[in-house]
Amino acid sequence: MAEFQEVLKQSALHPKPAGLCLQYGTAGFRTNAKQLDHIMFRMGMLATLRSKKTQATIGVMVTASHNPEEDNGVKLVDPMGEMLTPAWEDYATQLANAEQDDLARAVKEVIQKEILLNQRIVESKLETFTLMYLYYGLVTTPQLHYMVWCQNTKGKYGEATVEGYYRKHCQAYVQLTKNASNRTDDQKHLCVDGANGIGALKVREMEHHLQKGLQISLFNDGSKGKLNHQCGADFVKVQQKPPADIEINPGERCCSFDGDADRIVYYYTDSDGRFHLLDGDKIATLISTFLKELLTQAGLDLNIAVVQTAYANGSSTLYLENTMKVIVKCTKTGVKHLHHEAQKFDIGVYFEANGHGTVLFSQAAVEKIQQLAEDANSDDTKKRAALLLQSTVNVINQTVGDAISDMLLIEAILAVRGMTVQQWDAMYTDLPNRQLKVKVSDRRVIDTTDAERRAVSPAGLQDAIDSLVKKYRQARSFVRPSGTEDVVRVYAEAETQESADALAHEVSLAVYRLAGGVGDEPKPL
Ligand code: G16
Repeated sequence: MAEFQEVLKQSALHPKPAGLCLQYGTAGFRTNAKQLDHIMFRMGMLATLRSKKTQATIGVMVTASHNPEEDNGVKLVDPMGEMLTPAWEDYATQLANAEQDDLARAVKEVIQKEILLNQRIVESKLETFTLMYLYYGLVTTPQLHYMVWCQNTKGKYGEATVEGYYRKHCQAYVQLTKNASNRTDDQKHLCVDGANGIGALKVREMEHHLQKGLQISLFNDGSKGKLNHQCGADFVKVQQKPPADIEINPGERCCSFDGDADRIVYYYTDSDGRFHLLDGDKIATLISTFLKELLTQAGLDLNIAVVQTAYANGSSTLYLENTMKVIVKCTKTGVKHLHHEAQKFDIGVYFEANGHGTVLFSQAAVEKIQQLAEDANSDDTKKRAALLLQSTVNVINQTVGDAISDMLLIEAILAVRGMTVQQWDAMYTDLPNRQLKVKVSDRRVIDTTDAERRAVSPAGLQDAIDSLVKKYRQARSFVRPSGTEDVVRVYAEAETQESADALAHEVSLAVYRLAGGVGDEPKPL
């Protein structure tokens, strides 16, 4: 192992806390920032190897995401701007958990399995792996995903700078909204809750590129208040209420980002002070309706699918399947699963109910749209639709869910269709629902199947859920171990809020009793 002396020397400066065992999950490594120093060092090494293997630029990200301020995430971004491929997630876990005296073996194993065999690099040259790096400083998670894809397409996807990101997405927004009838300042006005995270800074930086096409009032911009504390997309979605300390006028259109700006949810309060949430399901419905209309107007025969998870509100799935008549798929939680499924269609709209999502266009779809947009013989309606589709492709960050680009797309759709947030909300009515979490001694005792809709272990849990669900009308419930927190998540929906709350509580109790709950028993809401 002489060739690893330098690696070991440097790694000793970033010691792994004794006994700490972390797993690379849907969101990379996620835990208290104090425990991530050795992870950063080791992920730097793994990123170098991944770059060597793929001969491409790889992204390394420290994220804030939806967690409390003291938690951070570390994750790698693959060449096409997508999440790290599963085999390498395993390497990440192995490297992260190797004790210092075993680290050289763990690194060497990756090299032998992934690089030496394929590229016949002689061992004597191992130490000469050099790393060219670009430091982007503070950017949102989706901006880094975008940069990686831009780098690897040599600028074909866009210019690999933050300014390039703003120009691409804002120009597309300006193009799209040219098709909107004159909008008043009120109609252009949007309240944005930046969750005291990076998204707030980036919205401020971007604003002038929008040429006054959007009038943003920014809240929770990081000048005071804690990251994600009583604010942000996760708070709003789970608590089903607006961020604390913001004044919202009745009817006013608002949205919340999460801490690293890869999720977005919309909301407003009505004249009775009632809160209305437009989550990832409503966003997917708005976008897919818009795209389907444009495809019909353009006369383009492209298939379109919406990908959801078990959290998708039952009403949204029914509406998409029965009224919209689009293909609907359900995958496990975690955007990488939805992304993968969405790639199977000409146009794949994927959103988790928590507001994490985007739209993917296949290369063939992009080419067909472009041909039609450039076809001198196509009639005006078709051409207009094709041009709108083209701008839609450009306003979207196709690498990953992106609060900023999703916001621009949603705002553009509302503008082009002359639609208010209330009209959007009225597309269908959500079933009342509730999300809870239960602390157990080891959340891995819960194993699920059928895209997390059924629990296969511990024994008896699914039977208990099934009989509880039968007590309520239009009810559904499932449980799953969180990938980002040490808890089990419980979801329930039913005909009334009281029923959804009661069902969620009863299922929480079943989890607590059958899956090794710790602390106090869950109390009724
Ligand atoms: C991350 C993933 C999301 C996923 C969420 C689930 O979100 O990127 O796709 O929905 O975790 O978290 P859990 O497994 O704890 O329910 P983020 O926004 O934190 O990156």
